[in-house]
Amino acid sequence: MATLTDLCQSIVTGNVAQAKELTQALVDAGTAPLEIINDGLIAGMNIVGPRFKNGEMFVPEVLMSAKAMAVGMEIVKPLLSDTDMPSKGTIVLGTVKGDLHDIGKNLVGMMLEGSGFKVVDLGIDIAPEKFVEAIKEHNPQIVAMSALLTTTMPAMKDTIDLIKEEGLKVKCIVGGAPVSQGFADEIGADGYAPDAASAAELCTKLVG
Ligand code: B1M
Repeated sequence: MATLTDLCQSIVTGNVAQAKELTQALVDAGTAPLEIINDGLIAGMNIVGPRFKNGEMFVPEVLMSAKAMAVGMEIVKPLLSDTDMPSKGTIVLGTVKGDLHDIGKNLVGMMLEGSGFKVVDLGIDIAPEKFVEAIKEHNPQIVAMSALLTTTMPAMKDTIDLIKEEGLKVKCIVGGAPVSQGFADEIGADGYAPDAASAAELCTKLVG
């Protein structure tokens, strides 16, 4: 018989076929969708996050775990009404203007979703005005920006400045290989995270 512990384990090992099979079996056995999400899928990602952070797991493995979680979510999500869906809050995420790197940003998005946030991923090369537009549309608690080039780091400051200028009440966090806590402080960001798992921890802390 399929158990939530088995499902959790299939997420950790990134076994997509098994995650799909176990999620379906749990649904068929009458397990509550929310229980499947919290105690199976998210529980798995909660193990993956710290392991990735500690260097016990690597990018390809984390991508497989995230894929396994997504496959499970695909089965369970239609069984939930919008209000049932557990959410710690909404996060608007994007790689800043002029920057096309998205592997790290995607990992951050997966970790955030895995820890219970609704993520609005705007994609790459996102201008400050587009971030502002998305904030107005989605009313997020947090805006998360990624940059991989030293030349695009200033776009983070431009975005934060515009958000402030528009008087929007939202926390801004930044990350990416060339970004540091010092830079985050300098541009007035509310937080910095060195990796995807830390980004999820930081966002959880910021939403209280
Ligand atoms: Co580019 N590139 N690249 N590149 N690229 C780097 C970043 C570079 C360091 C390579 C080098 O020269 N050694 C260098 C930047 C130098 C600098 O500015 N200091 C560089 C350059 C110069 C360029 C081009 C200018 C090259 C050219 O065309 N002459 C060009 C620029 C294009 C553009 O963006 N306008 C370019 C293009 C590309 C590709 C398109 C070929 C490709 C991107 C494909 C894609 O993303 N879909 C690419 C790649 C793959 C890289 C390297 C090799 C790998 C980046 C990566 O994905 N890492 C990179 C060299 C390297 O890092 N070894 C390099 C894996 C990823 C998981 O890590 O993105 O750091 P990372 O994300 C981590 C953390 O940083 C953090 O969490 C993630 C996971 O833990 N994190 C956040 C990221 N975002 C976060 C946000 C957060 C919190 C944490 O909160 C919001």
